[in-house]
Amino acid sequence: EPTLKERLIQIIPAKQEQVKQLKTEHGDKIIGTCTVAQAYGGMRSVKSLVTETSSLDPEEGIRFRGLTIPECQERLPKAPGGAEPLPEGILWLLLTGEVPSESQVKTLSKDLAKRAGLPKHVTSMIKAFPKEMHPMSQLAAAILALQSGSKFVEAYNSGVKKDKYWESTLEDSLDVIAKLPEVAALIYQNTYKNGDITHKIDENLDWSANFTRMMGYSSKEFDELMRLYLTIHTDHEGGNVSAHTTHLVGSALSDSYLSLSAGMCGLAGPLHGLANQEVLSWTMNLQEKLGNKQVSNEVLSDAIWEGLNAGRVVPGFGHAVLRKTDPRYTCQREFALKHLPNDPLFKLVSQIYDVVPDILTKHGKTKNPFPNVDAHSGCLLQYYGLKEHNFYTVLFGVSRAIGVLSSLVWDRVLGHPIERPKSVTTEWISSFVNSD
Ligand code: FCX
Repeated sequence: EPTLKERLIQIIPAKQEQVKQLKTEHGDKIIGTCTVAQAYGGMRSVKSLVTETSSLDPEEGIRFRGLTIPECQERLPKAPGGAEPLPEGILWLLLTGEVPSESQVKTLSKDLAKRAGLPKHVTSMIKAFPKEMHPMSQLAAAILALQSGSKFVEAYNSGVKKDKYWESTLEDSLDVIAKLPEVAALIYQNTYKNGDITHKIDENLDWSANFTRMMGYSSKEFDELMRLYLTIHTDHEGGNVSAHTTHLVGSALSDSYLSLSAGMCGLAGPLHGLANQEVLSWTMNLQEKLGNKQVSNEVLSDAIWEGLNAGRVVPGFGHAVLRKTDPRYTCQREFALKHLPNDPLFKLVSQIYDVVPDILTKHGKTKNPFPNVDAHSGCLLQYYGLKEHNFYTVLFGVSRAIGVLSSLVWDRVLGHPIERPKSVTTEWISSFVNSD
């Protein structure tokens, strides 16, 4: 059976040919337009990016290379005795568009384990960070510091041809994915625990289980949760802030480290990945305010209206593209129903799910009153003892690296150019609309 790189070498020529043909034969076909409202409105729905790895339907949610989340749960290889997909499997799927065999995933796990290990300057830098520095800032900085090992930079400086850029980008991407669990675990240990990782990477363990061990967790159920978590947060097509930033920075031929670090800075914003930390703090505040007891839907609704009326958003609800409950929320809810049905916080999260869509509909602003991925993840993590809210977005980031770096590899395969859309001024728009 071919390894990941061997399989990519087999697949790539046909895809390159397809894109070349599309560009020459249909290059002038219009796939989207842009209105004044869209230009001012964050370019919502403007079709102007190509991302191979996943696609988001407003009603159905994400498909990774054509597969829904339940299909990934069913078809991707699992750990022995496990029920959730191994993140290595989705990495393979996103890169190749194919479901790997068990043995291909095992080989990939081993390859990642071999690539793990941090240079000394990175460990000492993380250890020197103050505890007050947000873990996402630590993550972005640590990824930047890892850039000293970039194989793309080496290849580029030695004059490697453009059609080979993807190979060193793949190497860098696999290296950084392999190293991220240790980076994240060290940030965790440094910020909240005694400062050191005691687990040594085990080539016979999967990438996710090595990660949880380094963080100091060894429960089989938590391993399962993390495999699911690290699979579903990988990718959400190309226009979201973390994916688009990684792609944009990468388009300047910045390597995987520079591009990912930039993407992580975007993920750290409260309207994007940081929402998962905000959700748990918000939910726990609500729980405390309600006297740590079960209350009626009316009492809960009143408490939620209070925050909305004070001008705050309900974190974890709404989405720029989705118009239904996020399937990433649904699969986490199913995990909770299976493993922690009686957890008080899960019960509150469920009750919030019962009341918030109506509240946001009455509130009348948001285009989507349903929950997104961030509305559920914190509740599951805290159940297994991971209670440090500020750390949650780092987990999101470790997973997101898999998606955005797979995309970056394809940007290089297809030779996408530097991104440079045209911007206009308000004066230009004003005279344009008046010239009609
Ligand atoms: N609570 C209250 N108001 C909300 C809201 C919410 N959950 N979601 C949207 N709105 C408001 C917006 O603030 C906006 O108000 P404005 O006109 O006064 O500026 C209005 O409704 C229209 O926004 P809408 O077009 O529906 O949403 P956007 O595409 O602009 O923004 C996000 C999408 C996700 C940013 C928005 O719904 C939000 O702020 N949600 C809460 C934060 C959150 O959960 N983010 C995580 C999203 C995601 F899954 C991820 O990236 O991780």
